[in-house]
Amino acid sequence: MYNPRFEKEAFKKDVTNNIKTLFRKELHEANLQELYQAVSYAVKEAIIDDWIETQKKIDKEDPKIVYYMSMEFLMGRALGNNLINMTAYKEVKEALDELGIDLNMVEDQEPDPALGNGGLGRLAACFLDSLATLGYAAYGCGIRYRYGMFKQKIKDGYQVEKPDNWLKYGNPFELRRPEYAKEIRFGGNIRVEYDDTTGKTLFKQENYESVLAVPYDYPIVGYGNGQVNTLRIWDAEPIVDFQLESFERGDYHKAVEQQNLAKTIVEVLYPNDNHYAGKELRLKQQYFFVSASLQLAVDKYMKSHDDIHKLYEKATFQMNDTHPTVAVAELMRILLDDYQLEWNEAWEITTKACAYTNHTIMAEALEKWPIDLFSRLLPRVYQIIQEIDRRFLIKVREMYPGNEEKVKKMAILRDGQVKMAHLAIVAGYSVNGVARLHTEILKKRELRDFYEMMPEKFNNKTNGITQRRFLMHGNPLLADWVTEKLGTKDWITDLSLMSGLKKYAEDDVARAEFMEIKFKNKERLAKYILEHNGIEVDPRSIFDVQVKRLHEYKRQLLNILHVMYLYNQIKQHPEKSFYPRTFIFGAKASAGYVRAKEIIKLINSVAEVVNNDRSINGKLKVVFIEDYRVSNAEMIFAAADVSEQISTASKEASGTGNMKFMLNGAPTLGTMDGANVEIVEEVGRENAFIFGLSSDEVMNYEKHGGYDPYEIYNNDPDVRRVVDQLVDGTYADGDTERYRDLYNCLLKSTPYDKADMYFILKDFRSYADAQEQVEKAYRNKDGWAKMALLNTACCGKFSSDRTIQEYVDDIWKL
Ligand code: Z15
Repeated sequence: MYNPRFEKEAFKKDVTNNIKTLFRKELHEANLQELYQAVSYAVKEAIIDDWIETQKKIDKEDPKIVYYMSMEFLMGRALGNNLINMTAYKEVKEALDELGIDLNMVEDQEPDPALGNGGLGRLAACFLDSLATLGYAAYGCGIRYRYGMFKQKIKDGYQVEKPDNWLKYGNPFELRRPEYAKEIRFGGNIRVEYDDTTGKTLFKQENYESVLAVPYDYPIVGYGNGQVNTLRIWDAEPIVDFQLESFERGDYHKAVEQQNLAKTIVEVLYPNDNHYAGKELRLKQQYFFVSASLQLAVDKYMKSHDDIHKLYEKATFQMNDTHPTVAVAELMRILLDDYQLEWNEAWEITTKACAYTNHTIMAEALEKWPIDLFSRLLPRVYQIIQEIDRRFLIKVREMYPGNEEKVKKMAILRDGQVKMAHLAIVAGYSVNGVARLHTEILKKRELRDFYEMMPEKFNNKTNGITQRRFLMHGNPLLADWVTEKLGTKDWITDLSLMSGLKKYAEDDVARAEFMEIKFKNKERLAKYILEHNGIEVDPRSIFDVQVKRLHEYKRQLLNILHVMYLYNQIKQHPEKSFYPRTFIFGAKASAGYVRAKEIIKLINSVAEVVNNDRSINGKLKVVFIEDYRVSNAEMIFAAADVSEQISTASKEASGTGNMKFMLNGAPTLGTMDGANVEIVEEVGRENAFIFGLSSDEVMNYEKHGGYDPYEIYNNDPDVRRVVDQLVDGTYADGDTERYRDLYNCLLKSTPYDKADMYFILKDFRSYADAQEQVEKAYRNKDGWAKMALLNTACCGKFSSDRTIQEYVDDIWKL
């Protein structure tokens, strides 16, 4: 892709000029942040031309558009990624070099746009990248949170949350689009009016509060194809006219309220991953961006079409989890109230336009809104849901006469709650899980009644990741090596070509090169760890990495208990040979998740003890990387030897970190959970380290009982020792109470939770055995290199390009 704007001299001039117009400075006076701004504006200029062209093309060709509706887009930094996708990274790097500017340092100035928590939000970002790269017309629809995912500090071993003021210096890539602003209404009451002239019943919302939704557009650059799609995220502003009117009426209170609503609604991302908190403000956020996005999508359609009945031929709305599920009722409202359609007409359009992705079976993540809250906030939408439910239950009773059990289990409105997943399934034309195992569990267990009633809706779409960010940008050394070995760059848009690397597993020279690259990446990470943690780690040690959100089901506790066990072993048998290991953790705990925070503290306490024990000769190091986020993740994946994917089987819907490690040549140490199952299928069981209960075994124990952690505690002295060390003060300066809760949760049942409900003690021994296999395998240099290389070679399936193509073919039919 030739672009004259990236010619060195032209680009240098642009940057110099931008420094002048933005900051009234000469280039040499500019600081790094100013350089970041100037470079980004120069890149934006190049993007804008393609952006305009793409829009024109879409207007002309009138394709079906996918609207990817998501509360989260965990985009990560834009500058480097945009340069890569514009195929201008190397050119620009050289141009800046000539100006004495280091592109990497400039990139480091960009705050991570972190409008997401973890897997779900990052998946949305990878999907946008793939949609643009494959040339499909797509919008991401979301919220422009003023504060994204909090910044994590570790103070005295504890997590401390700091606000993420990511817009402090402004965002060079965004465009405010006030011309597309929409009014969003909350609360009040519905007055029913009969219109004599048309004979229609009108539903008028009165006494409501409202805000103005104002969109900001972000360019999503496809790789090397000139396609630039849009991520459209909504900001909230007070409605000024109304405010004045209120002041005149002396309704000062109301005006202030609306100011406050606008300010609070987009203020901050809820920092929960896989957890439903039931907060009213969260529902406001959901309705806010969903309503604005739908109104605009319908407007856009009607601008160039005259028949609203065929909306679904040109627009499809993918709901990323249940968070945007209010969309189905809101679309019904628009069609019924604004377009005056009959129920059946509106229903046909809605059920042909909306589709739902399920991302979890964790009970605590299911959204069930209290009816009183929901109906107060969204009175008209609630009426519509009542009617959807009423009609649906008639169908259920038709299909299962006399079976009131079914009605109870499947109703949308039940027990004083609005069950959002049920609404999504009833109104969606597609329901998909995110890995084969996950989809099977949905069909056989969690959503079984729905599957039996409407099997045609259910399908699987195994997740994927973008190789542009997680190999090209994160691991340029390996990316260049892959290109050289394959003799083509085509893997950048066709990851299945990676299988062409398999033959190099048998090639001594290639293996050595591969491991040399891994070593360099480990040195890069070691330098980062030294700078950020003050801990010296040896790049020749095994880098064993677990980075992901902190959650009990992900079992960071199992990992750290095993580290405690290894430490005991080394102390007990100092003469035994032990291959040096560095255990690297990175994880944010949701701010209110007490037990998760205890686990972070425990990891840091173990690190403190182990790292400072000179008697073990540096055989064991533990590092907790502060503020794990997309930008440092890229570096961490590139440097990993071992990928820890140790969730309790059946709990991790898919996982996507597992795929990023695999792409970068780190074998999986994991359970047969989520997409691990498919990873093992691709790479071969001999090239992974699998342990633990199967998902069927876990689900059987959950259903029928029969697991007693005390039995293991009493019979396995190694387990007993580490569990006791939680309460003997070893890792708490003599304090026996600090980790009492962790101890209790492993051994004691409560009225709410079973003892060791995530089967940590049950899986401990088989995990320790698998870890021993890892050490043994690593000692065999050739064997390890082969295994690592094969992981990279077999990762083709896990590109989000493949995932998106499947969504297009099976669901969206673009
Ligand atoms: C989240 O990050 C995921 C699921 C959720 O329901 C929520 Cl609320 C947040 C994750 C899954 O835990 C993970 O297994 C999956 O890979 C990811 O979504 C993307 O599908």
